[in-house]
Amino acid sequence: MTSPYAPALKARIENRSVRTAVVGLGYVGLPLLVEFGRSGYHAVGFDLDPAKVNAIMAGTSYIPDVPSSAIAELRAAGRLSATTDFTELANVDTVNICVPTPLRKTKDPDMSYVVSAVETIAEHLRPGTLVILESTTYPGTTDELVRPILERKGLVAGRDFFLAFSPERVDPGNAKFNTRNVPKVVGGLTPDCVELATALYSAAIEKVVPVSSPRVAEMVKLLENTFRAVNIGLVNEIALMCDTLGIDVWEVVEAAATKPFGFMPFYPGPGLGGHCIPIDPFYLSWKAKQSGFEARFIELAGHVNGSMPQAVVQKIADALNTRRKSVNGSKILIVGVAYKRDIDDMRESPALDVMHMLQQRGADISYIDPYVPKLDPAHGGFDMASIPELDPRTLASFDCVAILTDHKVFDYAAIVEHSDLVVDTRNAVKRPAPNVFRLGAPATATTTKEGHSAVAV
Ligand code: SAJ
Repeated sequence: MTSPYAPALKARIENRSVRTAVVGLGYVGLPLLVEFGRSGYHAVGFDLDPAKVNAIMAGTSYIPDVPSSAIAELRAAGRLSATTDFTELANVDTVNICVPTPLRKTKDPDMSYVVSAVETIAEHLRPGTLVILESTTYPGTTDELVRPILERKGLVAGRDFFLAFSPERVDPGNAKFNTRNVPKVVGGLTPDCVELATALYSAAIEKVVPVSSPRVAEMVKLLENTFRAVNIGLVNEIALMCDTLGIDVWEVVEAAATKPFGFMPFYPGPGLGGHCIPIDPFYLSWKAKQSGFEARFIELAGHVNGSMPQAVVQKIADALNTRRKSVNGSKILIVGVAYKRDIDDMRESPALDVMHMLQQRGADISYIDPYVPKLDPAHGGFDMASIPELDPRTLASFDCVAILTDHKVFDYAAIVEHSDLVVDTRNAVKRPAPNVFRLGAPATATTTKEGHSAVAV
């Protein structure tokens, strides 16, 4: 080890006497804080939001994947605390930064949360401290943005303190994969940095994957999520193609998925929602553009995925047309508005885009989503509440019912039975019916179970 501070910090990590800090206690930070506490470290959470800090200090969780019992237990053992007092950073040995990295309206990275957190850490940074950035960001952030801020007072990264990047791989609601059992990639500025970060995580996470630098680790995360965005864009384009070719894309994907190697199924949908997939690739294309490189796949996938809400509106218009109805003046029920099934998250949900487009065309829209009892006017511009239930009379009162998020809780057979028209953007209605129009499947014919075509009335 070349830094004079490394051996002592390594020893304290290994004997669990370090005080670990996590800045940003959201769906990434809180689970990490709990895993550090469970590993025997003293875990101190930092957040600007007093409500989060008070909840943790009271032994209660606000993140579905983190049981309150886990927090209460660690609180009782004196191994977990939280504070809004960032001067306490002067008393910790390691700091993990888990703050948001959204996009601005111009699709440029918004690094304000990272800069603010790092500037605060820099104020209290002591020699011998390990700092790890976890927020998803463009390659070069740790070295070009974080490091200079931390070195402002004269401390030198790699010698006086340690600096690494490790991408978060938290998948909210995933019952199988959690913070402890998902391999953790980590890239350090120097061999000491990566060795110390590896030692810290190894106590809390089953598998740690060291890579040669922070920018490799930053790029790993962006490849993972760009891979998804581009492949979702591809299957959405295939769906639009199938629509015009009279082929059922859902049948195509299902059959392609029987290939045991070299293929991974993705499914068409009404667009790209969430706080990761629509955002992360544009961190990469922004950085590439700074070096004069045009990331064409990312831009094209963004265009195709961004066009899906319009394709859904057109599908609804075509369905109404079979009843000699226009969108204008029609009563349309949106079934499911969250950005993906069985969660309550509305961030970047394409359902909001579909609803805006329908409303602009004069439709009278309602929605039902048991996970989203009320829409937040500040996010998405709708001041609406979910209708309470899907009884036959309610369904029959709509000119068209559009399934945008296929929550498992819905009774799709009943929806088909009692609705005049159904537009299905998620293949939720497994058995096609004459009144069902599906994204990426022939609008004028449905395949009966014998495989013959039947013309939709
Ligand atoms: N979507 C499709 N078709 C698909 C898959 C997704 O239209 O085949 C849509 C979803 O409906 C949603 C959006 O894309 O609107 C994003 O869906 P997602 O399944 O990628 O879920 P996210 O946004 O929760 O992504 C997270 C990511 N996790 C992290 O960044 C740590 C991602 O890397 C995970 O692969 C993903 O969860 C997952 O697999 O669940």
